[in-house]
Amino acid sequence: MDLQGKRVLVIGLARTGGATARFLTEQGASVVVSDLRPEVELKQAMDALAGLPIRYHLGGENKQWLDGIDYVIPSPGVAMENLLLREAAALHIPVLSEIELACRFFQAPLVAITGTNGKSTTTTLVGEMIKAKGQKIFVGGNLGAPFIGAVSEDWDWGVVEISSFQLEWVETFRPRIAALLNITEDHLDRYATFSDYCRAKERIFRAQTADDFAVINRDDPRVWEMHARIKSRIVSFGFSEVKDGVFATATEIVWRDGENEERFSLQRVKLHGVHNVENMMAAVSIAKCAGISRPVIQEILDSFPGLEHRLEFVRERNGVRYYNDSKGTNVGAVVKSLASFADPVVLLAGGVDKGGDYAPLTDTVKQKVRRLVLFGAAKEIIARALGGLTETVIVDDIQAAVRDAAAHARTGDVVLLSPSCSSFDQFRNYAERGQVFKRLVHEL
Ligand code: UMA
Repeated sequence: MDLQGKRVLVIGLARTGGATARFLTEQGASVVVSDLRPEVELKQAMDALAGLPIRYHLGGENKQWLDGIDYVIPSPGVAMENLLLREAAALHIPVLSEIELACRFFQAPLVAITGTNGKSTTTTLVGEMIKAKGQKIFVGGNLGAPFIGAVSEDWDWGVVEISSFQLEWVETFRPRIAALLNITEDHLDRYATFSDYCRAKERIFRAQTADDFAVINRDDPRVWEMHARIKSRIVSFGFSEVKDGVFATATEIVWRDGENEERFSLQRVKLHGVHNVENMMAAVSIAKCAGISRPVIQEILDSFPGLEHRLEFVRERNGVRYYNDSKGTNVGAVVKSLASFADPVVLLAGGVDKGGDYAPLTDTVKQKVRRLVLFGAAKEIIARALGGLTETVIVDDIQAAVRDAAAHARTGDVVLLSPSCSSFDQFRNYAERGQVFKRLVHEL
């Protein structure tokens, strides 16, 4: 793709927009960046791009900004209903997501991992496995570092976490190995229906051919029903024994490929919870497709400590264990997190509601949650859905929630922050929410 002299509009000036604008200028494109936010809020992002030939349209959106534009690159946070995107479609101006642009320049083989939950853990695990083979590898995407920021360097492999938002505008994005871990309701504040969200996820397989691999979850009906439409070689994982594919027993993960079999012990792994066995099965499946040897895979499974904000143990105090699961930003994630504990749980939940249904939490909350402490913008909504199932209290913020949990938890209980909502009502992001929670817990 030759971008020399092309006029490109980048929508959104945060991590993705900044990295995209920089890359485009390096390619000799004429770059315009737009953002709904005013200049005063974007100063830091603009300073980071100082000296580069970029024009800015800030503090709103105007369809005249599309005059003469050859390509539009939206940031993942920009929804399809955005005025500029709708107008670009009407004018037949090509819209490319940042990962679509990136894959046109990335030379190395690519692993792309999507799913409602487990993406970051699986991406990091696979990254560690390929790295341990002694290869130069880029690990990023939705996980943090935008993919486009990596394409100017030489790599042996890329492993990228991919969100449904990033898959909305892909055409030729073709990972050598694409994985879809699971799909449960999420982002229904962005998608009109759950089916729209599923369709966005399925686009990860769209450009694959018979030379590529698709790693999919046999136990997830929404994922498995896609298998007939996938053109690449399927490697499936799940809990039932199979002749071809990956499965788990209580003590092992088993990989089978016709006559070949490899067994990976779970005895020494540090990740816990059923969902993490699924993540490890996915990682083993991907690693085998990437040609990683058994000892390397086993070494990483044994040593991987897990990620911050995902069922992260914080401390034990008065016989109560505190866990930070601030990345539990949807109902499906919280169901799995609760399933990881045998002891009674004091659950801290709340934040910004994403329009999903809380009903899948009903049974788990009845069985496991001793006390439900709700805070943030969605507290009343969650209280209406789940409040009758267990002792429930509504508080203003996370500070009050931690105080309440500490006062009511009994010896042997688990206090778990797993909010089932996004964090943007009271925090910059889920990471800040998790940091605040950990600080409050250490201050108890
Ligand atoms: N903006 C507009 N017009 C709009 C909407 C937004 O101009 O209509 C502007 C905003 O004012 C803001 C900028 O766009 O200045 C924000 O863009 P962004 O939300 O895409 O933010 P980035 O920093 O570029 O982060 C994105 C991902 N964000 C989202 O998907 C919402 C990050 O994922 C990702 O880490 C990053 O790119 C690098 O790849 C975050 C996320 O929440 C972690 N992802 C969702 C999730 O995991 O559930 C999908």
